[in-house]
Amino acid sequence: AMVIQRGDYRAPSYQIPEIILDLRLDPENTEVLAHLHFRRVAASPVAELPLNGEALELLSLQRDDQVLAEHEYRLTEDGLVLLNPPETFVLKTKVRLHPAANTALSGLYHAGGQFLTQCEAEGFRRITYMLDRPDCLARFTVTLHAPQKHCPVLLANGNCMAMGREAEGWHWARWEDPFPKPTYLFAMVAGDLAVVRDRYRTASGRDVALEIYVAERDTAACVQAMDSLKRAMRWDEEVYGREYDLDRYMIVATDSFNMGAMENKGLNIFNAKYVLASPETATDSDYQGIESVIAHEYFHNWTGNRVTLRDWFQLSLKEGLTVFRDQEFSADQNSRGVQRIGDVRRLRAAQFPEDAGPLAHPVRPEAYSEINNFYTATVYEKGAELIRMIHTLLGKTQFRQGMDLYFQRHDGHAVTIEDFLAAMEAANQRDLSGFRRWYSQAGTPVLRASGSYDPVQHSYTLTLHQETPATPGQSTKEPVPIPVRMALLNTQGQRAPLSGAIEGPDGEAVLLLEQREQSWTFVNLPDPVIPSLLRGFSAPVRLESAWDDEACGFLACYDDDPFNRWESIQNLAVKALLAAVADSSVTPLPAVLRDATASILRDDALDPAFRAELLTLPSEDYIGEQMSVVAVEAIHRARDTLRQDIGARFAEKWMALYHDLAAPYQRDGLAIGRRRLRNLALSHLIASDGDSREAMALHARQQYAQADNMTDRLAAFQLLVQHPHHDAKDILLDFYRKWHGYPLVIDKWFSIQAATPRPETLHQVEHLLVHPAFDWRVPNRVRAVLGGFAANPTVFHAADGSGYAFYAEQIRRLDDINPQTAARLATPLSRWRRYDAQRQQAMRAALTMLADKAKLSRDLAEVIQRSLP
Ligand code: BAL
Ligand code: ZN
Repeated sequence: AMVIQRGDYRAPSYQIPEIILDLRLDPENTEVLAHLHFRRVAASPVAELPLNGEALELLSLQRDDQVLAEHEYRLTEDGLVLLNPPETFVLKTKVRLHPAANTALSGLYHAGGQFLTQCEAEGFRRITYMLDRPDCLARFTVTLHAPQKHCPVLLANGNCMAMGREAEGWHWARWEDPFPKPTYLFAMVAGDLAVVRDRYRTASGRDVALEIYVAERDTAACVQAMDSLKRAMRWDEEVYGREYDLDRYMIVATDSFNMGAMENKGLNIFNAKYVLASPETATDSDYQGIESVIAHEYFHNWTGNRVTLRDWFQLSLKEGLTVFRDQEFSADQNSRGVQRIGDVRRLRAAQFPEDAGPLAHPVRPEAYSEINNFYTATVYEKGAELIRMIHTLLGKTQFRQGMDLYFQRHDGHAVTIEDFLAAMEAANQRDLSGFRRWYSQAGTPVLRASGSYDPVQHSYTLTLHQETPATPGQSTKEPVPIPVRMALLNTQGQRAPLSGAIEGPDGEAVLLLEQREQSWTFVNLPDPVIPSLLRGFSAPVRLESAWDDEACGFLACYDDDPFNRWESIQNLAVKALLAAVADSSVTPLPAVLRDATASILRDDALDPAFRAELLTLPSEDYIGEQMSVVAVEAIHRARDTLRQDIGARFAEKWMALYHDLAAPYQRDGLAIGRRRLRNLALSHLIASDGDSREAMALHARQQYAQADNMTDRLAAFQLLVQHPHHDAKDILLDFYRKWHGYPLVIDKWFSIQAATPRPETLHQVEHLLVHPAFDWRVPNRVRAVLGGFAANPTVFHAADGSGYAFYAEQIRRLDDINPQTAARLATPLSRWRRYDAQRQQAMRAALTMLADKAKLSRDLAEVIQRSLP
């Protein structure tokens, strides 16, 4: 397959400042007329001007009203080449496409009765011939024609200029987007949709119409989406001084979507999962997902749309920056500490394993064959961590100055990560040259910390050391600048002074480790101290500190940085679990973990959401990440035992929490935290062996039946369905009967079953794949079942390889329908090196079977090829 190299970038020889599109929409045969206004920007004439085009049927081709002669163009596998084109001209093409057959959901497709588009990254070439690259910005005028009956709503980017009726019950609408944009931000929607309207007045007093388009029966489920949008608009004005720039902001929800959502100019298209919510159908975390994705897409209007990308290697320029912005928005809306813990948990669950495996790549990749494979946790989440480090290094005010200069310099342009860094440097007279290594070097640095107190000198010396493991194609690594936010705590748990270091405004310091190893000495310390390092997780590294259990236990109780307090108790739990994994006769609940748990359980003054985080055990995957060879069954056993032990040991306290925290449904942060803690209590009680288990199963059944919200109902449902000693068939049936009309709720029903850690799950999942509610063409359904299955450690990684073989068979099938989703779901198989010899062999066999598939997509081929080099 062709590999695109970052260094091969060439500016386009032509620009197309204006494009006029006319689409006659029909599920089977849609006709697209395009007028492209070409202007040469290269100094001298070119012999060949290639335009991208894929799966298009060319019906006619004219240049300046002349039919093109044979010697003036050539059709190729991936487009149309214009030969010896003049300096300026208008190209008129007419093509035919088949939206209903487009199950890849890239380009223009017809699904669930609607016409929709997805053009990022390279979908526009499946709509018409074009320079389909982000550094070509065009003004779009789009006319849509469709039967009024099936498609009363016709939407495209920008402003609606005119509408009208035509023959045979058809109608049309013309849209103009005044902002030049690259093809990937083009969108159109046609269908039978209801609209929920609101208004927003910008800081400068302009009125913006806000519109959310959903199915008629979902209009009541847009409250959270609309509210989040307005809060995001206000936040971007307050924090970044950025206003919205069109008169109308539209969001369309669909069930058929590859991604979470898409930031098309003025016309976002969303996976319904990130729009629709009511207390009866959506959990608290669904609500939070909506808040952050709505904000993310909105923030793209400035970071992505107004300032866009020169080429796809720069993807993190918009994605890392916009994830950072949405994380900060959510931190301001909710509890900052709890938000940070969640963000880091996601980073570690997805990005750290990616960075440690065969798919590792720098935040700014060097090469790709299918760009869709680079919408990764590295480009998004690690990219956001790099922005966060710049924010930490420069400070809040200086970061804002850098952003202002970035917008001032590059508004309306397609730029690079280098341009962003240069703006940050120029606005602050800072040198970030060493920092650039973070963008070019893959792999997660390991940060080792050790320290000693000198009772004679009354000083404490801290030594930090860094090392980044080799990754594919990068065998040697340079040190990277690591900002380490830190404080010192004395033995009473109070802050000790940081004399000798650059003390920040909060009595914290930011140490910058630039060499492989550096030491810092703190003076005027009459008593021993314990350092609190990497506060707020100030760099995306693996911290290995030399502190003993006692120090960790101390930090778990006294660290005043919420992230670090959580981290300390997590570390204690991981250590205990690893010991129990290595030797099953060892208790996974040693005294230090027991005492730390007890003190948190006693501390009723703590924010319940934070308390729930502190008491949540590390996941099986995370424990496996800490081992050289993942011990699948032993990890599962040890973690279950620990949950049981904590449940039994503190049964009374858990019971009290379960009863005291019961409350009628409310949506505020406190109520969310209380639900979370209460359901955690239920899970510990139901896990604990002994007399209380049956009683708790009854409580869970009661909670399932009587809950006034989906968070509580689903928590009880999951516990009952996944309980090893409980027959929950009636509950499975009941849940389906209640919710079968709500696809997003049925996804939960699918994924909980697929994630059930029981041997018979594989058989169960085979049934789910032929269930009437399952649909191979809807990515949400496929992800619910197959994604749930791949996240089921003991079943997916069954020692006999049955899970892998079954899984690969489904990926093979999916690849013919939706290559992008197939490639993404295949990535768990890439981690074969982390398992024992027998599993390695079975995982490799599964990958090899896929490699031999007929009509293997470029997406899946690339993932397999990188997994099996
Ligand atoms: N640009 C693709 C979806 C997103 O990251 O917002
Ligand atoms: Zn994004």
